[in-house]
Amino acid sequence: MMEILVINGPNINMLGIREPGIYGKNTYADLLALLEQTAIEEAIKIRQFQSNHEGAIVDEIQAAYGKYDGIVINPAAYTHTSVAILDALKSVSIPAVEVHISDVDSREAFRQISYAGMACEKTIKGQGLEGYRQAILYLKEKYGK
Ligand code: CA2
Repeated sequence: MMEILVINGPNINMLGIREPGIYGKNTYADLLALLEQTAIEEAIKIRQFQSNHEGAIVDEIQAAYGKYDGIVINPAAYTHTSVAILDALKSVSIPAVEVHISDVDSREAFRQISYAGMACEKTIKGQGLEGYRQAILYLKEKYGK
């Protein structure tokens, strides 16, 4: 069975609590439910990991080496700052897809660069939580077994 690791960065666990205008009304619990549902529907195994700590995310990516068929990652604010996460993704060479809930292109200038995205095959942005499902489906189509 195909195994996908979904990684969420800082403050994603606060979704739905504030700023519904940017990230929608959906909560982090809704995101976890969507991932569980997708795993059942697509008959794949999904592990979900959320951390507010850059190094913990690097550790999780390293631990995925040789164990997962794909990574879906929303590094949140670390998207725009973390060369360490970029390097970790490159080091494991697992096919990765970057997801952003909001349309980062139409936001502040500091959100216009994505380091992690440079190690990802694809970026899905501005699709809300649905973007995670699209990322999983992309990996399943391309690498599913
Ligand atoms: O659009 C995305 O998915 C982001 O990765 C979300 C990050 C942001 O820093 C990125 O630029 C784009 C923020 C994560 C959640 O932040 C919250 C802010 C207020 C209330 C709840 C969550």
